[in-house]
Amino acid sequence: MSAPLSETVLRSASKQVVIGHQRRFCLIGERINPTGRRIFQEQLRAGDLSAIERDVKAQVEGGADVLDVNMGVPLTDEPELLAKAITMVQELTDLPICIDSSVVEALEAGLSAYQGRALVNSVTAEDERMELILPLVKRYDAAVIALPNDSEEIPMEADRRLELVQHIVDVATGEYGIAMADIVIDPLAMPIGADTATALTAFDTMRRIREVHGLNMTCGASNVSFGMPDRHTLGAAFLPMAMTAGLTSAIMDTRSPQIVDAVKAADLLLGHDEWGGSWIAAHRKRQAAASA
Ligand code: THG
Repeated sequence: MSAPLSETVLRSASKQVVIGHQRRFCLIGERINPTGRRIFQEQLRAGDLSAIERDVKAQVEGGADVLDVNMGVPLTDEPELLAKAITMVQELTDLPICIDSSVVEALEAGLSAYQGRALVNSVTAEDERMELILPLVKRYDAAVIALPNDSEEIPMEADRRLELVQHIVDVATGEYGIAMADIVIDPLAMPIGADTATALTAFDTMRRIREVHGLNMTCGASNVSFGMPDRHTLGAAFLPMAMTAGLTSAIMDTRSPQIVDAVKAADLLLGHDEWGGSWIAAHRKRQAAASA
């Protein structure tokens, strides 16, 4: 028998988003992130957060349901910067936020600046990390993205990833009282250009996590096409395949209509868009914009 399928509830001050296996795919906008963006990093280091406004607008217009906010800039006070950015993003949009940092103090500062039910990104299967991050998740009544890697490795086999997911579930539910619904697994999508078996491993991991645990899942969709030409086509193929395997959301660049439309088509084909209401509404919206 399969496990019951989880529904993860996220909220901003005024809006609720539910991630689930029988629902439309949840698009988490990735761009409010200075990684690899030298000018944005310099601005943030100088205390200029104005570029965030443009990124929020672009992700929202592209169809994001949730916004990932990452302020990982070397040589800054990341907790202070992340709290400021989260306060600012909440003023610009009513979408729920995914608080993205590897620094525990930054996650806490972000959570305390946030009004609603956040998605904490992320914790690993390492006991020391879970000990620091899971109490915060519980205290702030948040949900959490968990990655099945430990201090030694990012495992390349689905079997090992499943073992680590089991460990995360045991610790999060057993020791910290976190609900299954509030655990979102990142099954680890790696660059296809580095290893052409890696997407198959990710799909296998996804199917098994859905079957055994019924958990929601998300992943960094851009990772898959990293270093390859024609990235949007790869993203537009990867996500519908991953959705069939059980992926219920992705951290992705919603500025790409090619990728977003592929996800919307997959929602319809998987029976997650009743009567094709969203598909048709999106078409009408484009028609109206074109004739305006
Ligand atoms: N899993 C989880 N969280 C994540 C990731 C993941 N958060 C961060 C990241 N991966 C997803 N977010 C981004 C944000 C921006 C970019 C990529 C992923 C980006 N990349 C440029 C590119 O792809 O060309 C440049 C990056 C670089 O030069 O390093 O803009 O996997 N849970």
